[in-house]
Amino acid sequence: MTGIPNSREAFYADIKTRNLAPLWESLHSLITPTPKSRCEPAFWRYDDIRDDVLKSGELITAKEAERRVLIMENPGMPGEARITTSLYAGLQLILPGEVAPAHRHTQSALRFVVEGQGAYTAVNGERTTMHEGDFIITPSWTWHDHGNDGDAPMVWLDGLDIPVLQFLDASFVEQWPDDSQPVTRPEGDSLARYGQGLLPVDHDQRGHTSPVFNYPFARTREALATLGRIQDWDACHGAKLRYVNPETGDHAMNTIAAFMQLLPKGFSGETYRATDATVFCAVEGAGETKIGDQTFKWGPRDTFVAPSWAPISHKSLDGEAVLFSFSDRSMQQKLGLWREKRGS
Ligand code: 1HN
Repeated sequence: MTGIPNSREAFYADIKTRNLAPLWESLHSLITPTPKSRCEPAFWRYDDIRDDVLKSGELITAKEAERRVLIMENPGMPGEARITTSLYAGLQLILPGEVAPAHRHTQSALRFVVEGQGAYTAVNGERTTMHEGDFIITPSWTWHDHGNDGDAPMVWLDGLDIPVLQFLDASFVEQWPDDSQPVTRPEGDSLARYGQGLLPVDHDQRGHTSPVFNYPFARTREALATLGRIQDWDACHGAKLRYVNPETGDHAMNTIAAFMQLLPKGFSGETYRATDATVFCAVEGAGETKIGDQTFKWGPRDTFVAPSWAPISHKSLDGEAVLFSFSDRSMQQKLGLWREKRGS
């Protein structure tokens, strides 16, 4: 071996010029015994940020912005447009009379309606009117536009798999030639066909994403209320349901899983951890969630995030409480990677 340095440091510098690096210097930070994440527990109180969201409406129109959103950035990863390592979240504002023009992209999106009513989202030719607590999906490569025909501002939480598509270098986007896509099906069409425990007689598709694109809050809430009467509470979750693709029973989308849970009055949950970092958005009631060594006290519309494998426990305060959440569990389960652990 001529010309190759004998000291480790000089060797590393030398091989770097040939795009090589010593694994043994980084092995233990690459392969960790348990997840080590830059994602930190974080909390956004809606009352603290609502004015910022409304202010954005004075500074730019929905049309100029294409999507007028304030990104919710994880403080452990500032400037990276991510709320967890794999997911993006933001608060989107649409004012009366505005349109967010039609486009499609390979990123999948969910909307969770936080405030207001009277706006619609159109997905592949059908419009759905949005109500607080509705869970709406725009799966990968579906045309979608939003508009507000009501008389009040409307705010929703967007969740997208942007960091995953970034990682995979698989981003594509196209604009529809007009602001709005043509409406080809009446409102409620997909819910009538696929969202009633029924399927059209000759339907034998098993798609990657759910043919239902609005899961109305009224129905979800009723399901939880009924489960609450049975009272077989899960020690960690209370009563927790996941949004499914009725064709398969799988999560509604390939990359993102979503859930709604009821914490009964006086609930004090046991500690739980899972490998899917999770974004929570409170819907009803008040509660307290401990994530690692931090405790967040929340009420309706507040958002908070728990990193992968962080110990989490929920409490309800002064009555029952309802929590929406989403994570990359759908993706992790498909890859056989998802893990959970109950108890501390
Ligand atoms: C997007 O298309 C929407 O359709 C929201 O409402 C947020 C963030 C990044 C890229 C595309 C929407 C988005 C987005």
